[in-house]
This record gives sequence, C-alpha cells and structure tokens, in this order.
Amino acid sequence: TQRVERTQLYGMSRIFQQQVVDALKFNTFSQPQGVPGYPWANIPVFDPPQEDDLYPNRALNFDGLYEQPHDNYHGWIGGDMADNAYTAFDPVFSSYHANIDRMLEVWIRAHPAAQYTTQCLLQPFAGSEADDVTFTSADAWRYTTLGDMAQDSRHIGYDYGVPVAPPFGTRRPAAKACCQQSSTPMQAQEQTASLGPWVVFDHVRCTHDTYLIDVFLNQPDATPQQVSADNPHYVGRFSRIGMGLVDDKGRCITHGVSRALNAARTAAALNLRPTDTTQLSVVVTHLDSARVLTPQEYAPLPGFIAQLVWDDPRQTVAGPAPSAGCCSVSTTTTPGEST
Ligand SMILES: [Cu+2]
Repeated sequence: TQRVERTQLYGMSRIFQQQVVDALKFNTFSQPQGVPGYPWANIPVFDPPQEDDLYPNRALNFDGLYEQPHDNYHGWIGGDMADNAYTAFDPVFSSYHANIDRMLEVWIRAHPAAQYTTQCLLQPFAGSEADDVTFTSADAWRYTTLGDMAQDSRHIGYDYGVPVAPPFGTRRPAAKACCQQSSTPMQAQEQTASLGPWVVFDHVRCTHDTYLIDVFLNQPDATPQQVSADNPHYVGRFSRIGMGLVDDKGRCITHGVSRALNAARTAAALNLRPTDTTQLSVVVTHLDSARVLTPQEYAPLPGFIAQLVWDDPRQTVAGPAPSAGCCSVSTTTTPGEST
C-alpha cells in the first residue's frame, strides 16, 4: 500500500507541475496597482487597511497562476509549511523557495523585455514600525525594490546549473543526442490550443486555517478517495494556506482576488465542449483535521465557490480589474457542489 500511496503522490506532483507550466504561459508578470505602479505584493502600508480598489485582480498573470502550485506544495508538505505564521521555521522552506526563485528565473529569462517597478520598496516588515520607512528616509537603503530583485541572476552574481533531468513538459532527448540541451516542448501546439476551460474562484481572501480544495468535473459524488492524477474527472488542487494565529499584521486583503485553475486536461479527457452542461464539484478538506467540509460549512469561507469559465483568461486581460473580471463570462456550471 505504501507503493500505491507513493504513486498517488507522484501523480499529484505531475498535476502541480502542470499548473506551473500553465503559469509560465502568461506573458504578464503581475498587474500594476494604482498610479505609482505598485504590483499587488508591494502595497507599502497595510496599517491602516488599504482601500479595496487598490487591490487588483491577480489571477490572470504569471504571478497569480504560479501562487497556486506554490501553495499546493506548502499544503502537501503540511505542518509548519502549511501555516503562514510558521512556514519559514521548517528547514525545507529554504530549499523549496530556492526552487521558487529558479522558476522565477525561468520566467525572467523567457521575458527579457519585461520591466519591473523600481519605485516601490520591498519591506520586510508591516505595521507601525514600517511606517517610518519611506522612499526618501535614511533607512530606505536597507530595503530593496522589486526592480532590484527581478533581474537575471547572472546580473547579481550567480547562475543555475543544467538540470539533471529534463524540465517537466519536455521530452527526453533521443538516446544518441547525448549532450545537447535540445529537448523539445511536449505537444507544444496541442497545449497552446487547449488552454481552457478554467475553474475560477472569486473573492479569494485569507483564511485562518489551511484547506485543500480539490476540483472535479462531472463527478457530483466526489470524495477525497477520487483525488488522483489517474482520475479523468479530477482537475487539480487549489490549496489555501491559512494565516495561522491571528492576522495581527493586517496582511489580509479585504476585497479578494480571483484565481483560476486550468481544466483543459480534464475537459479533453471527458471530451467536454463549451455548450455541454458540465457539473463542477469541489471537495474541501480541512488540512489539520483531515475532515471534509460540507457545502454549508465552506460556503461562507472567502472564495471557496468555483465556476467553470470557457474563455481564455488571457483574452480578458485589459488592465486592472478590481472587481475580479467575472461579470461577462458564460458558464454552464452548477457551482460549489460537493458531497
Ligand atoms: Cu512559499
């Protein structure tokens, strides 16, 4: 049974890695926020809480898409890693985030023309202490900006070795082509042609505890046992890493954002079309207790209701959309069904 479990876990990793590949397809890094061009993560002051309309929709770009598989691995490891208040206390955090940096590097090198704001300080602290640090204060030199950080690593003195295994989504080179890094993107055309549909969650905000949201199409009786990469009805996971303790730093947004999970693989496996009536189901699991929540229990949580959207989200990126851009999509879904 250990082997079966392990195979299951590797299957999940395949799904998470596909989510990374999906994120890397987005040519926009993050949406600018407000006139100074702050991206969402650079809101300079959280105390007092900021106006809702300062928070852009961050679903439809690399940053928003990539956070999902990032969160999934936090939840997958569990324990401290799945608790925002303690996550960096787990030694695996450092090596895990070293790879997050590497994936950022993949994106940066694939988009050499991208520009990042240098106007905004990345502040390691929030709250009243941070209020004293301004763009012009003497302390500012201790801090850095997104523009300083988002550079090709070779500009700041280090480089990445050649991976020992081909990146996920590339074919292994033919046996005879020994030393060339010439692996070709796997079914590149096919993937580009099948980017949708998307499972979209709106009004996503912080939670206290950590939850796993597993998504299925046309599986109304879904249970945790059906979470498997081999199940054609299974779309993937949307982990919500809890803030833990009390969010005393005011880091939680008040308005909420939209997040999207690509369902192209599932739609292709089930031969679904936009005109079909497709049932969307979610199984929400409370990570610490492994308890499955009833729809009555998870419905009041922020951003736990999903809908299926067939439009390619990249077509709808038209600038900051504080109201989470879901007003004009067509859907043929029964949202939020579960066991
Ligand atoms: Cu992390």
